[in-house]
Amino acid sequence: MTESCHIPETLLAALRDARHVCVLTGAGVSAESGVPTFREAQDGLWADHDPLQLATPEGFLSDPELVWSWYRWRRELVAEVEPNPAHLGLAELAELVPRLTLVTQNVDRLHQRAGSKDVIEFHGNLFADICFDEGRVVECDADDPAPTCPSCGALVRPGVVWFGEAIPEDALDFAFAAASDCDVFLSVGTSSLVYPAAGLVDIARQNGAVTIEINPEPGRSNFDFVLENKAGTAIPGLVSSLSS
Ligand code: BV8
Repeated sequence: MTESCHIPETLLAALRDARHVCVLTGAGVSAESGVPTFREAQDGLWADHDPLQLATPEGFLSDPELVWSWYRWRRELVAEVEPNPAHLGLAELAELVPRLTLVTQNVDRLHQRAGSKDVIEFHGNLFADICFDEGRVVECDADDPAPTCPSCGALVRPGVVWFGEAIPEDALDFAFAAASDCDVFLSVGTSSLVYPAAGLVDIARQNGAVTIEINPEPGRSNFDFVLENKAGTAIPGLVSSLSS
Protein backbone atom coordinates (compact mmCIF):
# COMPACT_ATOMS: atom_id res chain seq x y z
CA MET A 1 0.00 0.00 0.00
CA THR A 2 1.58 3.29 -1.03
CA GLU A 3 1.39 5.78 1.83
CA SER A 4 -0.04 9.22 1.07
CA CYS A 5 0.78 12.59 2.59
CA HIS A 6 -1.60 15.53 3.08
CA ILE A 7 0.24 18.76 2.29
CA PRO A 8 -1.47 22.02 3.34
CA GLU A 9 -1.93 24.53 0.50
CA THR A 10 -0.35 27.25 2.70
CA LEU A 11 2.80 25.11 2.96
CA LEU A 12 2.94 24.70 -0.83
CA ALA A 13 2.38 28.45 -1.28
CA ALA A 14 5.38 29.18 0.99
CA LEU A 15 7.55 26.87 -1.13
CA ARG A 16 6.26 28.35 -4.41
CA ASP A 17 7.04 31.87 -3.16
CA ALA A 18 10.45 30.94 -1.70
CA ARG A 19 13.57 32.59 -3.09
CA HIS A 20 15.84 30.30 -1.02
CA VAL A 21 15.01 26.97 0.67
CA CYS A 22 17.40 25.58 3.31
CA VAL A 23 17.09 21.84 3.99
CA LEU A 24 18.59 20.05 7.01
CA THR A 25 18.60 16.25 6.89
CA GLY A 26 19.36 13.67 9.55
CA ALA A 27 19.65 9.91 9.77
CA GLY A 28 15.90 9.46 9.16
CA VAL A 29 16.32 10.44 5.50
CA SER A 30 18.54 7.37 4.97
CA ALA A 31 16.36 5.02 7.07
CA GLU A 32 14.35 3.84 4.04
CA SER A 33 17.59 2.95 2.30
CA GLY A 34 18.21 0.48 5.13
CA VAL A 35 20.76 2.56 7.06
CA PRO A 36 20.05 2.35 10.83
CA THR A 37 19.39 5.78 12.34
CA PHE A 38 21.90 7.04 14.86
CA ARG A 39 19.76 6.33 17.87
CA GLU A 40 18.09 3.09 16.82
CA ALA A 41 19.58 0.15 18.66
CA GLN A 42 22.38 -0.84 16.33
CA ASP A 43 21.60 -4.36 15.24
CA GLY A 44 23.69 -7.49 15.89
CA LEU A 45 27.36 -6.82 16.46
CA TRP A 46 26.79 -3.25 17.63
CA ALA A 47 23.77 -3.78 19.87
CA ASP A 48 25.83 -3.38 23.05
CA HIS A 49 27.82 -0.34 21.93
CA ASP A 50 26.61 3.23 22.42
CA PRO A 51 27.22 5.41 19.33
CA LEU A 52 27.58 8.38 21.68
CA GLN A 53 30.66 6.64 23.12
CA LEU A 54 32.07 5.28 19.88
CA ALA A 55 31.69 8.63 18.03
CA THR A 56 34.12 10.55 20.25
CA PRO A 57 37.88 11.18 20.11
CA GLU A 58 38.19 9.60 23.57
CA GLY A 59 36.32 6.50 22.42
CA PHE A 60 38.57 6.22 19.39
CA LEU A 61 41.83 6.72 21.30
CA SER A 62 40.79 4.22 23.96
CA ASP A 63 40.09 1.52 21.37
CA PRO A 64 40.98 2.49 17.79
CA GLU A 65 40.48 -1.04 16.49
CA LEU A 66 36.91 -1.22 17.89
CA VAL A 67 35.98 2.19 16.48
CA TRP A 68 37.57 1.38 13.11
CA SER A 69 35.57 -1.86 12.90
CA TRP A 70 32.35 0.12 13.59
CA TYR A 71 33.11 2.65 10.88
CA ARG A 72 34.20 -0.02 8.38
CA TRP A 73 30.95 -1.91 9.10
CA ARG A 74 29.03 1.30 8.36
CA ARG A 75 31.07 1.99 5.18
CA GLU A 76 30.31 -1.51 3.86
CA LEU A 77 26.63 -1.19 4.79
CA VAL A 78 26.27 2.16 3.02
CA ALA A 79 28.17 0.94 -0.05
CA GLU A 80 25.55 -1.84 -0.46
CA VAL A 81 22.45 0.38 -0.24
CA GLU A 82 20.89 2.82 -2.70
CA PRO A 83 19.55 6.35 -2.29
CA ASN A 84 15.80 6.22 -1.60
CA PRO A 85 12.92 8.43 -2.93
CA ALA A 86 13.65 10.99 -0.20
CA HIS A 87 17.22 11.54 -1.43
CA LEU A 88 16.09 11.53 -5.08
CA GLY A 89 13.17 13.89 -4.30
CA LEU A 90 15.46 16.42 -2.60
CA ALA A 91 17.67 16.45 -5.71
CA GLU A 92 14.51 17.12 -7.80
CA LEU A 93 13.29 19.81 -5.37
CA ALA A 94 16.50 21.75 -6.01
CA GLU A 95 15.38 22.10 -9.65
CA LEU A 96 11.96 23.45 -8.65
CA VAL A 97 13.01 26.38 -6.46
CA PRO A 98 15.31 29.31 -7.30
CA ARG A 99 17.92 28.30 -4.71
CA LEU A 100 18.23 25.28 -2.37
CA THR A 101 20.96 24.73 0.23
CA LEU A 102 21.20 21.15 1.48
CA VAL A 103 22.86 20.70 4.88
CA THR A 104 23.19 17.11 6.05
CA GLN A 105 24.20 15.62 9.39
CA ASN A 106 24.60 12.29 7.63
CA VAL A 107 27.98 10.88 6.71
CA ASP A 108 26.78 8.33 4.12
CA ARG A 109 27.04 10.51 0.95
CA LEU A 110 23.68 9.15 -0.27
CA HIS A 111 22.55 12.70 -1.15
CA GLN A 112 25.47 13.02 -3.56
CA ARG A 113 24.74 9.59 -5.05
CA ALA A 114 21.12 10.78 -5.58
CA GLY A 115 22.36 13.78 -7.60
CA SER A 116 22.30 16.59 -5.01
CA LYS A 117 25.01 19.19 -5.64
CA ASP A 118 27.10 21.26 -3.19
CA VAL A 119 25.94 19.21 -0.20
CA ILE A 120 27.12 20.73 3.08
CA GLU A 121 28.45 17.80 5.12
CA PHE A 122 27.98 19.23 8.61
CA HIS A 123 29.44 16.13 10.28
CA GLY A 124 31.95 15.10 7.61
CA ASN A 125 31.69 11.77 5.82
CA LEU A 126 32.51 8.10 6.32
CA PHE A 127 34.82 7.78 3.35
CA ALA A 128 37.82 10.06 4.04
CA ASP A 129 40.77 8.74 6.06
CA ILE A 130 42.37 11.54 8.06
CA CYS A 131 45.66 11.74 10.00
CA PHE A 132 44.64 12.28 13.64
CA ASP A 133 47.52 14.74 14.23
CA GLU A 134 47.90 16.53 10.89
CA GLY A 135 44.19 16.61 9.98
CA ARG A 136 44.90 15.89 6.31
CA VAL A 137 43.55 13.12 4.07
CA VAL A 138 45.91 10.16 3.87
CA GLU A 139 45.96 6.82 2.05
CA CYS A 140 46.05 3.83 4.36
CA ASP A 141 45.66 0.04 4.23
CA ALA A 142 41.94 -0.80 4.41
CA ASP A 143 42.80 -4.08 6.16
CA ASP A 144 44.95 -2.52 8.87
CA PRO A 145 42.92 -2.78 12.13
CA ALA A 146 44.36 0.54 13.40
CA PRO A 147 46.01 2.33 10.46
CA THR A 148 48.72 4.94 11.04
CA CYS A 149 49.78 7.96 8.99
CA PRO A 150 52.44 7.10 6.38
CA SER A 151 54.27 10.39 7.01
CA CYS A 152 54.05 11.04 10.76
CA GLY A 153 53.01 7.68 12.23
CA ALA A 154 49.98 9.08 14.13
CA LEU A 155 46.75 7.14 14.15
CA VAL A 156 44.48 7.56 11.11
CA ARG A 157 40.77 8.23 11.82
CA PRO A 158 37.56 8.40 9.73
CA GLY A 159 36.74 11.87 8.34
CA VAL A 160 33.66 12.41 10.50
CA VAL A 161 33.02 15.05 13.19
CA TRP A 162 32.82 13.37 16.59
CA PHE A 163 30.97 14.60 19.68
CA GLY A 164 33.04 17.30 21.34
CA GLU A 165 34.69 18.26 18.03
CA ALA A 166 34.11 21.49 16.15
CA ILE A 167 32.05 21.52 12.95
CA PRO A 168 34.31 22.23 9.93
CA GLU A 169 34.49 26.03 9.64
CA ASP A 170 33.28 26.26 6.01
CA ALA A 171 30.33 23.94 6.70
CA LEU A 172 29.37 25.95 9.77
CA ASP A 173 29.62 29.30 7.97
CA PHE A 174 27.70 28.19 4.88
CA ALA A 175 24.98 26.48 6.94
CA PHE A 176 24.51 29.46 9.28
CA ALA A 177 24.39 31.83 6.29
CA ALA A 178 21.79 29.68 4.51
CA ALA A 179 19.64 29.36 7.66
CA SER A 180 19.80 33.15 8.12
CA ASP A 181 18.93 33.90 4.49
CA CYS A 182 16.31 31.29 3.63
CA ASP A 183 12.56 31.90 3.28
CA VAL A 184 11.71 28.26 4.01
CA PHE A 185 13.61 25.90 6.36
CA LEU A 186 12.83 22.22 5.80
CA SER A 187 14.00 19.75 8.48
CA VAL A 188 13.85 16.12 7.34
CA GLY A 189 14.48 13.00 9.42
CA THR A 190 16.27 14.35 12.44
CA SER A 191 15.57 14.09 16.15
CA SER A 192 16.81 17.70 16.50
CA LEU A 193 18.96 16.63 19.47
CA VAL A 194 22.48 17.25 18.19
CA TYR A 195 23.87 20.78 18.25
CA PRO A 196 24.79 23.07 16.63
CA ALA A 197 22.83 21.43 13.72
CA ALA A 198 19.62 21.44 15.78
CA GLY A 199 19.97 25.20 16.28
CA LEU A 200 19.77 26.00 12.56
CA VAL A 201 15.96 26.05 12.61
CA ASP A 202 16.04 28.69 15.37
CA ILE A 203 18.28 30.92 13.24
CA ALA A 204 15.90 30.49 10.29
CA ARG A 205 12.83 31.24 12.45
CA GLN A 206 14.48 34.35 13.94
CA ASN A 207 15.06 35.59 10.40
CA GLY A 208 11.43 35.16 9.41
CA ALA A 209 11.58 31.82 7.58
CA VAL A 210 8.63 29.43 7.41
CA THR A 211 9.75 26.22 9.14
CA ILE A 212 8.65 22.69 8.15
CA GLU A 213 9.47 19.35 9.77
CA ILE A 214 9.11 15.96 8.07
CA ASN A 215 9.32 13.15 10.61
CA PRO A 216 7.00 10.22 11.45
CA GLU A 217 7.81 10.94 15.12
CA PRO A 218 8.19 14.74 15.25
CA GLY A 219 10.88 16.21 17.50
CA ARG A 220 10.67 18.91 20.11
CA SER A 221 11.30 22.06 18.10
CA ASN A 222 8.24 24.19 17.24
CA PHE A 223 7.88 24.15 13.46
CA ASP A 224 5.22 26.09 11.53
CA PHE A 225 4.28 22.90 9.69
CA VAL A 226 4.81 19.25 10.69
CA LEU A 227 4.31 16.44 8.17
CA GLU A 228 4.13 13.27 10.27
CA ASN A 229 5.27 11.07 7.42
CA LYS A 230 8.28 9.12 6.31
CA ALA A 231 10.63 11.20 4.18
CA GLY A 232 10.32 8.67 1.33
CA THR A 233 6.61 9.56 1.14
CA ALA A 234 6.54 13.27 2.04
CA ILE A 235 9.40 14.49 -0.16
CA PRO A 236 8.04 12.93 -3.38
CA GLY A 237 4.62 14.25 -2.33
CA LEU A 238 6.04 17.79 -2.06
CA VAL A 239 7.82 17.47 -5.41
CA SER A 240 4.73 16.21 -7.27
CA SER A 241 2.50 18.90 -5.70
CA LEU A 242 4.99 21.63 -6.65
CA SER A 243 5.39 20.25 -10.17
CA SER A 244 1.64 20.11 -10.87
C1 BV8 B 1 30.29 20.82 19.01
C2 BV8 B 1 29.18 12.02 12.88
C3 BV8 B 1 31.69 22.41 20.02
C4 BV8 B 1 29.78 10.82 13.52
C5 BV8 B 1 27.69 13.02 14.55
C6 BV8 B 1 24.92 22.92 22.54
C7 BV8 B 1 25.68 23.64 21.62
C8 BV8 B 1 26.79 23.08 21.02
C9 BV8 B 1 27.16 21.77 21.32
C10 BV8 B 1 26.43 21.05 22.22
C11 BV8 B 1 25.32 21.62 22.83
N1 BV8 B 1 24.79 20.69 23.66
C12 BV8 B 1 25.52 19.55 23.59
C13 BV8 B 1 26.53 19.75 22.74
C14 BV8 B 1 27.55 18.78 22.40
C15 BV8 B 1 27.17 17.86 21.25
C16 BV8 B 1 25.72 17.47 21.22
O1 BV8 B 1 24.92 18.08 20.53
N2 BV8 B 1 25.38 16.42 21.96
C17 BV8 B 1 24.03 15.91 21.96
C18 BV8 B 1 24.06 14.38 22.14
C19 BV8 B 1 23.26 16.58 23.09
N3 BV8 B 1 27.54 18.46 19.98
C20 BV8 B 1 28.79 18.30 19.55
O2 BV8 B 1 29.66 17.73 20.17
C21 BV8 B 1 29.11 18.91 18.21
N4 BV8 B 1 30.29 19.70 18.32
O3 BV8 B 1 29.33 21.31 19.49
O4 BV8 B 1 31.54 21.33 19.13
C22 BV8 B 1 33.10 22.81 19.85
C23 BV8 B 1 33.37 24.08 19.35
C24 BV8 B 1 34.69 24.47 19.21
C25 BV8 B 1 35.72 23.58 19.53
C26 BV8 B 1 35.44 22.29 20.00
C27 BV8 B 1 34.11 21.90 20.16
C28 BV8 B 1 29.44 17.84 17.17
C29 BV8 B 1 28.29 16.91 16.97
C30 BV8 B 1 28.59 15.96 15.80
C31 BV8 B 1 28.55 14.52 16.27
N5 BV8 B 1 28.69 13.63 15.12
N6 BV8 B 1 27.85 12.26 13.45
C32 BV8 B 1 29.12 9.56 13.07
O5 BV8 B 1 28.12 9.59 12.31
O6 BV8 B 1 29.62 8.48 13.49
S1 BV8 B 1 26.15 13.27 15.16
C33 BV8 B 1 25.11 12.02 14.70
O7 BV8 B 1 23.84 12.38 15.28
C34 BV8 B 1 24.80 11.85 13.24
O8 BV8 B 1 25.42 12.81 12.41
C35 BV8 B 1 23.31 12.05 13.18
O9 BV8 B 1 22.84 12.51 12.01
C36 BV8 B 1 23.22 13.07 14.24
C37 BV8 B 1 21.90 13.55 14.69
O10 BV8 B 1 21.04 12.48 14.84
P1 BV8 B 1 19.85 12.34 13.78
O11 BV8 B 1 20.40 12.49 12.41
O12 BV8 B 1 18.76 13.23 14.18
O13 BV8 B 1 19.49 10.84 13.96
P2 BV8 B 1 18.60 10.23 15.11
O14 BV8 B 1 18.82 8.76 15.06
O15 BV8 B 1 18.81 10.98 16.38
O16 BV8 B 1 17.10 10.57 14.66
C38 BV8 B 1 16.59 10.04 13.48
C39 BV8 B 1 15.27 10.71 13.27
O17 BV8 B 1 14.73 10.23 12.04
C40 BV8 B 1 14.23 10.42 14.34
O18 BV8 B 1 13.63 11.64 14.76
C41 BV8 B 1 13.20 9.52 13.64
O19 BV8 B 1 11.89 9.78 14.11
C42 BV8 B 1 13.36 9.98 12.23
N7 BV8 B 1 13.00 8.99 11.21
C43 BV8 B 1 13.11 7.64 11.28
N8 BV8 B 1 12.71 7.11 10.09
C44 BV8 B 1 12.36 8.14 9.28
C45 BV8 B 1 12.56 9.34 9.98
N9 BV8 B 1 12.30 10.55 9.44
C46 BV8 B 1 11.84 10.58 8.18
N10 BV8 B 1 11.63 9.46 7.43
C47 BV8 B 1 11.87 8.24 7.95
N11 BV8 B 1 11.65 7.14 7.20
